[in-house]
Amino acid sequence: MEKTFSGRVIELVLGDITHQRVDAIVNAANSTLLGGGGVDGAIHRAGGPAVLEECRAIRAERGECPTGEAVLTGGGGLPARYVIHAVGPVWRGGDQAEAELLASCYRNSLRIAAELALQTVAFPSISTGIYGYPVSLAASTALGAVASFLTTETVAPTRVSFVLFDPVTFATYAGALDAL
Ligand code: AR6
Repeated sequence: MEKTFSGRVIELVLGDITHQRVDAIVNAANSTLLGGGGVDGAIHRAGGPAVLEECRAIRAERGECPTGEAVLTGGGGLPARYVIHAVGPVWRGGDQAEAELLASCYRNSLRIAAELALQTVAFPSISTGIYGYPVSLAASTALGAVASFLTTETVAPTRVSFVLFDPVTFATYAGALDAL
């Protein structure tokens, strides 16, 4: 399923983000940047030690990555050229600026992609696994943030994929994209 915004496409894919042959995949990382479970674990396993090395170097230089922000590394052994490591918010009931922080993750990731003039970027459903963000709320915030970036920015990727790992998450994003 896909939808076009100012000539740029948002598409939904049911699958594994580590298999995507795109300019950059986005990781749902944590502030330490040193890896974890979920999609973060899968990306580090597939990307190999080169990705972790770069994360360690960034951490040594700049410290932890704040929630809502993102950093760039190479893709190591992944088919993607780069990994953008974004830190999503932990769901704490919805009154701790979770929606704004989640939208920031997507915007800051796309800003990094735009700075490098990348054309194709793939996102997972940030924060809706271990971090407990309800999928129905995350889907409209994520899609809204990306659609608004693609509509308003002069330089932006031409194709943004959401690579969703399970059919329920896929169906929820499909409903939210349809409603956008
Ligand atoms: N491809 C695409 N999506 C995936 C994959 C995959 N290979 N594997 C899991 N998902 P999560 P979070 C989905 O928990 O909630 C880590 O420990 C998963 O089904 O990976 O942002 C980090 O280090 C879910 O829909 O990320 C942080 O500490 C979505 O990716 C913490 O988890 C996000 O789930 C971040 O938690």
